[in-house]
Amino acid sequence: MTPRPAKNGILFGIVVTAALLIPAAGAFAGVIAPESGGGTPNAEAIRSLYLLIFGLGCVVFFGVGGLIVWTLVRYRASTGAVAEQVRGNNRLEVGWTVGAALLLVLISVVTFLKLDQIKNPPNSSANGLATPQNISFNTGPAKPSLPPNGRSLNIDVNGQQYIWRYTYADTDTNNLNNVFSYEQMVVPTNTTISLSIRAQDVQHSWWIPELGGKFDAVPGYTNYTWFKITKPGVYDGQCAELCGRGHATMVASVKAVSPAEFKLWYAAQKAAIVASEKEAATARNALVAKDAAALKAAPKDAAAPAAPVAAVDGKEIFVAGVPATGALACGSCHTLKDAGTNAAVGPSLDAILKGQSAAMIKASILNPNAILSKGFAANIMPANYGTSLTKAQLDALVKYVDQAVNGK
Ligand code: HEC
Ligand SMILES: [Cu+2]
Repeated sequence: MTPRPAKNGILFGIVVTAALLIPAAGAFAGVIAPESGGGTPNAEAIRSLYLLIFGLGCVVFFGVGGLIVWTLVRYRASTGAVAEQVRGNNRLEVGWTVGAALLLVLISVVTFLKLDQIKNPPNSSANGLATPQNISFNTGPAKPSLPPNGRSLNIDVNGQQYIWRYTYADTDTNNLNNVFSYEQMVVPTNTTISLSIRAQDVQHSWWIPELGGKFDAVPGYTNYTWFKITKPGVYDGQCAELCGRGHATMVASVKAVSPAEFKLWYAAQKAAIVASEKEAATARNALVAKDAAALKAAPKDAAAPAAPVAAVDGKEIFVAGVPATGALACGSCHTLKDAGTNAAVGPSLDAILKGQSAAMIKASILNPNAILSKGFAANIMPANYGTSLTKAQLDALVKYVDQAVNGK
């Protein structure tokens, strides 16, 4: 018997391929069907729906393909044979038309049945975290789908180059004291989590494969999704929209822990935020006190004009702001020829303040959102000048701007 190199070669190929595929199994999760695993109903329903359609597809593929192969073999004829002339077959034609229609009807019916589970979140379970009603960052025109009883733990997911920030909704209206975290989101199990998904700079895409579909994070728009994890664990994901050169490292993970553990984590985060806010306030007060002391000490020793009011320079405030109290420099956003600034975040003051009264200038500094300049958005110009500038500083600034624009 002679050796069979071809057959050995094929066998060798199969063995090598299998050996390569086994360690790579992890990388192939989700190749056959979308992943699930956290027990969240939306991901489970997406996966089972997919598998059903995939199964039907396999039946059709192997049925039709098998029939063709069987026919080729069964009715093969030698060279020169005259083929039988067949013209149409009503029973067959009606059969495959009705068969295909029935398959589509079946798929549609099952899809609509599953859609409720995929789209609409259920209530949190009794052993989940007790969340208050209607606490959420629902800022967009689209409305989140909330569970029937309206209770969910709402988390704001903010995509930014190149990290995810999560802010947990709470019951007060101050968004600056909310618990937050980066990269890893910690959530309680058996609790309905609703996500408000946004982007800070460019488009990103929120994607934790085991927890259901992808959702685009679009600047200026809020998208909503949800999950309800029953199995504790860490579920990994990745930004799924090419967002710049750090995109590949823009990972995300969701860590599901028991509600009791979640409460501990939440309290610890809250305490850390309160502590660092206190620290910042102390440092700020110390700076302000130091400034005030210096101001008090300075004018006494010289014969120069004494009153501190005279020392306030409106132009200086315009160009440099007052860093100690957090008053941003006007010149960092506005063009004003006299001050030599040419920023364009806000309107050019030379243009819009021509002919305006000092009172109007003062009002627009104190309350920037009251009248919006055409083509500019609200909430960009700081609204804190009423507190970050003293009365004397504000008056000097208004006087300076008025003179710079309107002369005299
Ligand atoms: C962070 C950027 C920023 C800073 C800092 C800033 N502004 Fe503005 N400002 C804007 C923007 C944007 C607008 C247009 C939107 C609006 O009218 O609120 C604006 C509008 C204005 C207007 C027109 C207001 C109106 O009602 O139409 C005036 C006047 C003005 N700024 C003066 C100032 C002065 C004076 C300062 C410093 C005390 C200052 N701005 C600091 C961004 C800024
Ligand atoms: Cu991204």
